[in-house]
Amino acid sequence: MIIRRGGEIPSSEITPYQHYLDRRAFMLAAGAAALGAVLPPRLGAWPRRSDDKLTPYKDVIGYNNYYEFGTDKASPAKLAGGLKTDPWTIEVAGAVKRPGTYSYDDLVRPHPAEERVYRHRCVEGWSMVVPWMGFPLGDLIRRLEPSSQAKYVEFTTLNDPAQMPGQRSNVLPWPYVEGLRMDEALHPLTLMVMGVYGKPLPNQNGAPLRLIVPWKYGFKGGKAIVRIRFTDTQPRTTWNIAIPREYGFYANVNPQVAHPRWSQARERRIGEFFKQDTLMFNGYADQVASLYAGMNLRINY
Ligand SMILES: Nc1nc2c(c(=O)[nH]1)N[C@H]1C(S)=C(S)[C@@H](COP(=O)(O)O)O[C@H]1N2
Ligand SMILES: [Mo]
Repeated sequence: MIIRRGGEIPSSEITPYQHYLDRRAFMLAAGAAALGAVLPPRLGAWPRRSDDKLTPYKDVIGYNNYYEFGTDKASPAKLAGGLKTDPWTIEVAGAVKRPGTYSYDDLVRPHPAEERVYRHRCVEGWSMVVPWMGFPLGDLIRRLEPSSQAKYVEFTTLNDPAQMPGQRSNVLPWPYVEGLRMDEALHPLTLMVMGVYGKPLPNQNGAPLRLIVPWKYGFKGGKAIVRIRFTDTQPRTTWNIAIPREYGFYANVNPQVAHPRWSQARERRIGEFFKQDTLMFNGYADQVASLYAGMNLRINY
């Protein structure tokens, strides 16, 4: 595979290969999981409520939002299977010392995959508890060395109407773009995700690479990322462009600020009957509230 690479990361800066699960090892781990040797989720490491039972795998991979494959929850699982995710390249651009076009293996492989069980809350009012496999986005950002101009990070996802039937309609402006403030991107809870339930990420969940920001509504977590751009100005984001009154840049889970069409005070866990109260910052307030000290979260929704 020939890939143009500017700003290549010197091999001396890549932590030794054998310390990490590379993509192949990850596949082997998935094979082991299929044989019953499922990796135990590291439940203790991250805050969970006693009622945070893992959402069944079939729901995590069968009830999805991915408008590139249709607007209903079942379409992504039916239509995304054929998406070609290997080879995959990711462009790194903007205010950064190591811009260039990286292969998935060069960008992702040096980072160890770890399991994180996170609450996952959609602005539509449903939620899940998901054992993601990934690594902190901050580890990647530090390796790429953004310049002092970099105040925000923008994530652009795949634009390929030939493979993505939903992109043949203009239900959203394509490609799907999301962004974070640099301190949000560097927060240790923010994850680049390549797997779920100990297996490689199914296409409908955003293979081969997607973002997860657990204290924000799910739409911040772009699927099938192809470009990471560092910038000094707040990026325009897809849902904010589409319906600015309903979707802001911050999109922090906030039970006190209603979406114009849906109260955010309560949520329904997929697979459960009764609703439960939504927690400020999706239950991660002790770790992230300080990022927003002094900000009016009603204005910055
Ligand atoms: N590229 C892309 N990423 C996307 C979306 C999308 O339509 N396209 N939907 C978002 C929304 S609204 C949610 S709630 C989550 C759902 O992630 P899941 O299907 O893995 O639960 O993906 C987000 N990422
Ligand atoms: Mo969502």
